[in-house]
Amino acid sequence: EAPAETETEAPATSHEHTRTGMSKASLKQAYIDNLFYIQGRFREVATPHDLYMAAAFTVRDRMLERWVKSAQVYKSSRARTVCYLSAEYLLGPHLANNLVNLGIAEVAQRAGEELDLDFKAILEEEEEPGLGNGGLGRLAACYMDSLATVQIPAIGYGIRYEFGIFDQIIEDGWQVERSDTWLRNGNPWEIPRPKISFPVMYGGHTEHYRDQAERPRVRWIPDMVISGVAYDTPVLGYGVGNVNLLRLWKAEATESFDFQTFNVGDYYGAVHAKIEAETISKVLYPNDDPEAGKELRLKQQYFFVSCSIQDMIRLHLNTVGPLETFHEKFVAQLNDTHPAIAVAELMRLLMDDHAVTWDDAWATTRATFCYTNHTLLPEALETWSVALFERLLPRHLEIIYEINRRFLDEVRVRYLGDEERVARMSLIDEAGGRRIRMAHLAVVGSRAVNGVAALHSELIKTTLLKDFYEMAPERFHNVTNGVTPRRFIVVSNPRLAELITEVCGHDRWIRDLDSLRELEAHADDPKLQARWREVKTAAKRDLAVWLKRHAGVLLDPQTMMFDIQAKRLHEYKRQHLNVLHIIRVYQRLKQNPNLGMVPRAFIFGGKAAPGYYMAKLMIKLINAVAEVINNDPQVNGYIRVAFMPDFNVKNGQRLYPAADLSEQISLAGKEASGTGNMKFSMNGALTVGTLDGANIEIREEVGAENFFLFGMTAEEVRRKQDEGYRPWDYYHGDQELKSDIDLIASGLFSHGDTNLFRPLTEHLIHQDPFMVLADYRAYLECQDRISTVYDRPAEWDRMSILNVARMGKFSSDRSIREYAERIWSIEPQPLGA
Ligand code: AZC
Repeated sequence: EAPAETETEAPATSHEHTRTGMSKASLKQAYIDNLFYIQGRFREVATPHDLYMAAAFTVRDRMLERWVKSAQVYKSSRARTVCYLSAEYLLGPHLANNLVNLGIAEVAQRAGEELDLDFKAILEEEEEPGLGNGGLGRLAACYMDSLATVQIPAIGYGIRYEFGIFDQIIEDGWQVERSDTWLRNGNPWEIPRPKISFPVMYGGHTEHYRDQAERPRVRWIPDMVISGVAYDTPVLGYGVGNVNLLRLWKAEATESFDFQTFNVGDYYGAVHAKIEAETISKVLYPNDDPEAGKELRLKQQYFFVSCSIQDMIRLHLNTVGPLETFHEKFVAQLNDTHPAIAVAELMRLLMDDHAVTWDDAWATTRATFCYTNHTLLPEALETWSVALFERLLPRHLEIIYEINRRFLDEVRVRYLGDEERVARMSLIDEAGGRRIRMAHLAVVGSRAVNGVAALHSELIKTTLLKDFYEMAPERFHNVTNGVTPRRFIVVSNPRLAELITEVCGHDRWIRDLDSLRELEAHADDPKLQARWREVKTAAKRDLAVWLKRHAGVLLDPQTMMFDIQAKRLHEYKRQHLNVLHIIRVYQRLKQNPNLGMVPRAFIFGGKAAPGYYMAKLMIKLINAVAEVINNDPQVNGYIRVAFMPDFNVKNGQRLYPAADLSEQISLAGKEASGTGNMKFSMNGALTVGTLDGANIEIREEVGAENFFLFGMTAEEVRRKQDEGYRPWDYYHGDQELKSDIDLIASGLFSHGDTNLFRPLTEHLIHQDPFMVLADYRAYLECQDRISTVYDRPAEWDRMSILNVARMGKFSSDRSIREYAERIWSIEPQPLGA
């Protein structure tokens, strides 16, 4: 083990030392070595990318030693292991995070300075792996960080998409998508494992036969076989020696398949097979896409699930032994229904490949899986047509039918004569074209089900999965989401981290976020408040510089409140409610230019699914309103609007530290949890929010007096919907609301074009499915209160300090501990740093 020595000027001597030493001298030596031996460059001709790669390899070397050791310990102790199955991992840049988790961020920076390197520029050079859409994918990444930090043996399984979430550029106010080519310059963080590869089959038919022992067996004769190859990325915990594994699968043509075609002289056919195979891990599907449900997506899901389960079985047979104990070695968490086919796949592998009986296979399967639900939105609930399944996964369809037959028998026995209930609970939706309900498969095949915030978990029990809850209430849980304070405070807001450490007198808070409570005692200290404000203003200045460059908007960090809404564009998240408020302020200012209001910068960021027309129109609207306001000298001293292009993890890290106000304004009952809400609040933003998702718990923690609440409750929303919601009445009943909507319709923001935004305004007036109009008045009143408080800095700063001080609950370390104790029954395996 390399000593975590304190800085020494002694030159790095031995080979081992340069590879693993943590001193400034070793880091410098290692950096130069890597630049030379891996990049083949000397300083004078190195490109910025070469400089980054050398840094990445220098850091990676220091993780590998810990990685190998973790693997050895986990193997010899036969540690119980969590497998997190997720179609998405929104990882964000690795370099800065790994420096922090290794505990060498400062010494590396000094080493860099002595080598005359621009440390910031090197960090900026990294292209982030955007292998996720939004909250669900980022949650998986936070959980990987926390699993390692709380020292739980874990493997994250997923897909190594060649193209992640598209890059967003804004042209003429519209979103334009560009393909994300994150692998273009190579990925220094992954290690390809060509020897770890599994066949994945599609199509064909099944054959039922009797084996030598006369047992009934099934053989699947596919018409396509591809292979999945492992690409491994080490995930190091903060301040510990534990390194877990993120194993992402890349699809390739199987060699034998390839050659077979080649041998009969069909060269082009062989090449075609190769292309078809590789298509499977080519591109991440943007969610919220109304046209989702594509065949390729089901192929992707099955692809990574099959590789992962085969890998788990291989690991188990290599280390522990008999398959009867598989569920003692592994617990597998299904991140939403995307990997739910795993239930049928484990059954298939156990029965068809390993001759396990149905009853034993089922007992093992149900003891292995747990399922996390992330949404109640009906359009986001996955179903697949039976016809598609029959074509692509015929054996799995048989298994699902059998699971369903046995399950529905249980339901019938339990609820005599209640055939309606049977139909509701069936894995097959028989209404209008038969479809497989993946959520039902996930529930029936799991031993635990959880939602991602208290309200959401309640709603699961009372609405989406009510029948299942009634049948087995003990299997339903809540685990409120969390985010990692390493990335979202230490890496993205170093000034704040430093100030907190100074005030608390320790940096233990980084892995014990509850200890931020120690800040409470200082919340009224004017000296701390002044420094708190300085830190915020400095972050706002950084963001302003960036937005000037990349959005062409000039914001004043000194005088303006930074009011930020950053998240995927979606009607339920109600970015248009925010816009209506901006238009109201604009109109007020036009009527009375001497209003003397608190200056505000309204900042947005977020991508819209390429096929989601209304969300794209909302982006256009924001930019159109920005154009008018930012160019109107009557108002632009008071308000400005900016749309940050290409909101991703890297750009998010610029936003969270700079926010005074965090917009969390979804219609109550629709946002399962939200995690951006936590990131903002951890960085000292105050929240304006509805009683939705984790907002409720954030408010509980920070105190109602430190949270700006508005709007209907989920219960009120439900009642209003039952009564028959009529947005038209709100439109006509509120002069200001009407005039704000009419202003959009008038063409003021569209160079006189009265058609452009009509789909949006008409939809609001006539349908308004997310009740923007019903919450409009309450939102405006709340925003006025916010301006009043912002005008009293001591009060605002106090609230801001208390928000940070009370965010301990929202560390993903807490979430992971809850999963470990209540759902996974798994113990930490501590390894020293
Ligand atoms: C999101 C939820 O919308 C969000 O409220 C939650 O915080 C997050 O998951 C993590 O639990 N859901 C998704 O991102 N869903 C998909 C399919 O991407």
